Amino acid sequence: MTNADGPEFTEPLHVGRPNLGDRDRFRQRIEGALDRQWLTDGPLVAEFEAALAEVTGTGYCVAMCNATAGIQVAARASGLVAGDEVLVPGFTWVATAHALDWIGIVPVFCDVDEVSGTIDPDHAERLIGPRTRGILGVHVFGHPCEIDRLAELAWRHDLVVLYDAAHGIGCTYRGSPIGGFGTAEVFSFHANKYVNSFEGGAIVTNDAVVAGRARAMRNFGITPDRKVAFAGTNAKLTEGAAAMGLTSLESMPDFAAANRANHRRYRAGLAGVPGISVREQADGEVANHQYLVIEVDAALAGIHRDRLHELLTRNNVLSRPYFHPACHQLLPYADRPDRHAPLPLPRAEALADRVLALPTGTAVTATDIDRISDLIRRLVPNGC
Ligand code: T4K
Repeated sequence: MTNADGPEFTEPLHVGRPNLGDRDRFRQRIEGALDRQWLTDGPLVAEFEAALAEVTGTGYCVAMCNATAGIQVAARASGLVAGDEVLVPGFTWVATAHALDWIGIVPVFCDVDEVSGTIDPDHAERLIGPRTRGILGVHVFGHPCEIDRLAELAWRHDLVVLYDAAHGIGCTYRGSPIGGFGTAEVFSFHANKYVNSFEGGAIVTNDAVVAGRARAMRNFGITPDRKVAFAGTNAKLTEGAAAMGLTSLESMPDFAAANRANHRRYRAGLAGVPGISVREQADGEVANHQYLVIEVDAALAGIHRDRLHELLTRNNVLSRPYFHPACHQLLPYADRPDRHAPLPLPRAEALADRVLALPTGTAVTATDIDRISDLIRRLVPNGC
């Protein structure tokens, strides 16, 4: 099944190869920081925050050292406390649940819509109990949650709604940028995200009180008048990271064009391969196509996702089964069903069993994609 002459690619092709912006602009910014001798939480961070607020059409942005810390600070700044239960989707990266669990908030796992992969509002409503205080939706792979329905649900049950928008920068919901929904949304700018700041994140919100609390909480709870108002953490962003984030944001249109072209090319290259489909973004919305995810229907393809993943890896296509196992199937959640949703979550698990992320982004060429598509065609037994 694999190439008898050796792997298809001599060099590994990674999922998550960083998109790099203009190196000269980045270097200039770093030189500026060195000249100013201001290395963290300074003018570049402020500029990055202003740019993010503008791109997302939000009133306030608080840059963070990563999205995991961002979710924690956003939860605390929104009034959630240890012992509260928050509804989260089962299909997500483990950071969504860990962020809450780490600060004593109990993630209660809900099933997802099988097509969008986002939290199912109907299932979420059935899981609301006396300790439920919030919903943390995830715009998984940039596909927006059912925001209007979640807002309505939260209004009826007096819940805080937060969004893990780690994948969502540059995407829209009903034509408006992801970022301005719920009490707050949290972006990730990890190296392998669409926009990156090496590591980084940001909380965006239209709520001045939440923004003020988040700003203080990321800096040990210190308010602008230098008083410690409440418990905080250290989740500040460095000037170097902000320099990268700003440079990356400037190149967003180029990244978008590359990702869109890659998505089209994979779709064409994989057309007609039995049991293989490219996941699509939401109809009528702007998408960043940060992740190129295929679904493998083992019965139709004649090969399971895990085997395809193994064979691709042998050929130096380092695909990733994002997100398998589903979050609720991972420790420490899998062995605490008493504290979480009744298991199983069939749609989240079915999705987790089929998905496979393939290399995309600016580091991948059209020829690479053609070769990866041809390789998959050859590896799928029912396609021969
Ligand atoms: N919520 C959601 C829904 C998320 O997906 C994430 C993170 C978060 C919250 C939390 O955001 P942060 O706290 O990270 O800001 C990665 C990332 O570490 C993680 O940020 C991301 N989601 C998750 C989906 O993927 P790994 O362990 O799979 O990544 P890693 O480091 O193995 O890299 C993946 C591939 O990228 C490798 O083949 C190598 C390549 N790579 C990686 C890096 C770092 C490069 O080519 N260059 C690089 O610099 O978790």
